Amino acid sequence: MWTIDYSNLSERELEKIQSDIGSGQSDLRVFIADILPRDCCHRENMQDRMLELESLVTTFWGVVILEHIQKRSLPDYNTYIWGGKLDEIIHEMQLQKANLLIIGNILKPHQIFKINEILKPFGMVAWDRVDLILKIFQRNAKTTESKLQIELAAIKHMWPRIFNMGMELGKQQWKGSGESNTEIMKRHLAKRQSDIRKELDKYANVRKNHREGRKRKGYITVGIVGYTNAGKSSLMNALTKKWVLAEDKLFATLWTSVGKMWIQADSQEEWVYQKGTEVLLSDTIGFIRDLPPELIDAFTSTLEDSIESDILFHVVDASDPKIDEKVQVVDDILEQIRATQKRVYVFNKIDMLQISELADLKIRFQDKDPILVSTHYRRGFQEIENLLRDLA
Ligand SMILES: Nc1nc2c(ncn2[C@@H]2O[C@H](COP(=O)(O)OP(=O)(O)OP(=O)(O)O)[C@@H](O)[C@H]2O)c(=O)[nH]1
Ligand SMILES: [Mg+2]
Repeated sequence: MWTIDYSNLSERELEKIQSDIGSGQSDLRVFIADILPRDCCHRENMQDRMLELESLVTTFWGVVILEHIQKRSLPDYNTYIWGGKLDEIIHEMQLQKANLLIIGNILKPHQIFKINEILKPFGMVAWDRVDLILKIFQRNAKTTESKLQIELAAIKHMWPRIFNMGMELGKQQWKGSGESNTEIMKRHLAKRQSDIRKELDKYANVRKNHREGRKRKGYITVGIVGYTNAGKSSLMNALTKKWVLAEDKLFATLWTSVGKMWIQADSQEEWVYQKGTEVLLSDTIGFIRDLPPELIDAFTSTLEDSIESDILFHVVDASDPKIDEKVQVVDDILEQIRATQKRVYVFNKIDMLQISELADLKIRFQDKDPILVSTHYRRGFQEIENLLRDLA
């Protein structure tokens, strides 16, 4: 239950609430707003965008109280959401005691800064889509490397905003230093960025050595990639003895895990001993639409295991109504990160489909020649093994 009265908050109390929201320690009562071009999307697509945004909010343990879709030819230059509508949103948020406004778009730094300035007196905070994804990453990251990668992405994301803050902070100076607060902050962040890069290079080197070691041993390497929540970690677990966290939430995996699978040689004569083949699978972070380049860049070393694998398994949630769009998003990102090796489409969760839906799917995606699997029921695994055996 929301109990704080914001009407008489001091600066310090407000800052505390904002940082609690940032770390997810406060009750999050969220208003989500999605701003679309006037000529954009069918109703269905608009709802899907909202649903994905809702899943992201739920993943962050927030509760969506209100939603709003605005269609405009152009977003407002200053505040992205057009003025009158922003007033209405604030009013609604006050009535419903919402404390966080999430805008499902990627805003310019000065726009998110301006909105936050407007919301501040009401004890509310605004994030854009990237802020939300970063917060989820921050919460889910477990390894030192992924924490560093996220910190780097956050610095890159926040950097342009500091220029806007400069208008406020730049006026103030540390006594006697002759340097403005903005300059001090920029210097500090630049140093931190370079320290993180050095640290991440060490991890990248270790990874590179491991990859070379695997190559020398003649292992076949498979990179498991796909949209978030498609079932990549579940596939990894089912094919190997590895146990990777698989959960019904977005971005459950934020680092790379490597597992080993043994493919028995296919011998016609059972009594002839045939050496099998070891295959190494690497499971990694999932993709999502509108992933900003600074996030992909920060995860380069994690993604390198996939980029440099012999073959890619592009795992797809076959039961997803937005399957076409999501396949395209992942293919586009793979192109962006220059992952050009052979790609096999693995359509997962077929247990969720009726026979007629499955038949329809096969026809629609015949050019991609997908392997149809259910990791829950271990269906389609023979086909995966056959494919890997042919590669050996
Ligand atoms: N019905 C059904 N559900 C599945 C199947 N495979 C995975 N799931 C479910 O899908 C959800 C996501 O699975 P994960 O393996 O965590 O997916 P992921 O692609 O690794 O997700 P991220 O790491 O968050 O990107 C979980 O709730 C799984 O139990 C399947 O074959 N059938
Ligand atoms: Mg996963």
